Amino acid sequence: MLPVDPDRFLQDLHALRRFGAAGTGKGVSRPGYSEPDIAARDWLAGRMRDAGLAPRFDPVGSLFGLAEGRSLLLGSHSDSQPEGGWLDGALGVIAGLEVARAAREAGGPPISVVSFEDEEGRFGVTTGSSVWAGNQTLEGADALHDPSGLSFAEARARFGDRRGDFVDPAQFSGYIEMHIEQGPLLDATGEALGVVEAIVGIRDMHVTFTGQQNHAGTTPMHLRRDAFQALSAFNAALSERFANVVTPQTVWTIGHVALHPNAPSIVPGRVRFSMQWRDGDADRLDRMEQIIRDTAADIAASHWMDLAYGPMLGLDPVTMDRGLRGALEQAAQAEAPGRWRVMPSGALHDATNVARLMPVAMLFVPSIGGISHDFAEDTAEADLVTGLRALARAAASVAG
Ligand code: HGY
Ligand code: MN
Ligand code: MN
Ligand code: MN
Repeated sequence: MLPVDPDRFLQDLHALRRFGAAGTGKGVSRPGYSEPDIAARDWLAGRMRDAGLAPRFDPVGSLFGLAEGRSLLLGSHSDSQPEGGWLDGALGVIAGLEVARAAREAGGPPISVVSFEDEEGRFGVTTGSSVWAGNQTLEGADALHDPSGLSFAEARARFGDRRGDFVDPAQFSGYIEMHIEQGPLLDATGEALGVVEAIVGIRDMHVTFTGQQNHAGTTPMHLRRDAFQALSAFNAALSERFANVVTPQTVWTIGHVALHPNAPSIVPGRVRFSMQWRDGDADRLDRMEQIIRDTAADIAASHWMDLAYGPMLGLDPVTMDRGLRGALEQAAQAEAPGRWRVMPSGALHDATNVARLMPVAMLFVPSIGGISHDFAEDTAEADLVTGLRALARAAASVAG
């Protein structure tokens, strides 16, 4: 067992929380490549250096704290959603830092840490780890834009001469990511830890309906080509058509809508919206894509809309490595006897990409009320510390 220091871990976790503090100080707004995100990474690089790790930014802004030689990699991400919680990603990075630091102090096995950039998908889907793992090419990522029109190429240039080369994944023996559950299960059962068996797959694309902008007073209803009405009809039709295909675990979300020109007295001429769907079965994800495209085409025809699609992004479901998962199960039983479970992840994580490169596993701690991607996200301090200890125990048993 590595001698982790829970107080030092909690201090660092709260120090990271100050970057982009928002929502009366409880949550954070720290999207990838924002000023608070870059400042947080500079702070984190300093903490890595203090811990005896060599900080290194890669070309997309992911920050590694490297131990010498072949090492186990721990971490997650330190960017957040535009309205995000203080633990989503930050927990795995700071817990990884504490375990790596404790290992160095105790003369233990080499352990490295990473904070991947843009896990929250300002530009793509888990952009930083996707590019590192080859699920997305750098050229392909560079052509992506955030909702304001900023390109990924412009955004990553903000790291300037901090950036070095990509880190060679061959120097890592495996990757363990600790994370908050972001769902209601552990909180409801009163269990302290979740060992992840698999992470769901995701598909994500933008759809645009273009009709005819016009005067909202003079244009008769039957002559309108109203983009909002098209979106509204699309959403209703989609829910009906999905009914025979989805399971209770399947989810889909229209989370970002840009209505043009978005004014009370103008019939909206254009709407661009995000369409995202997730499931543990890649075939079902493909069937859903076909239903989305068929439904959009039917609505475009019935509402006199032109139809266009943005790039299709996605990651298939992945299962966790048996060996690393076993180490987490043993550690969970030691730290929280009878108070842990094996469970799937409905949220996406950098581990999905890293699984292309090396064995990966994940450990969850409870989310109070199951709330995440919201300023109110939180976890009881005792659960944070139990998670840290279980991570340290598992890392000690597989590293070196
Ligand atoms: O949306 C997700 O599942 C992740 O938090 N980016
Ligand atoms: Mn996360
Ligand atoms: Mn998230
Ligand atoms: Mn007028």
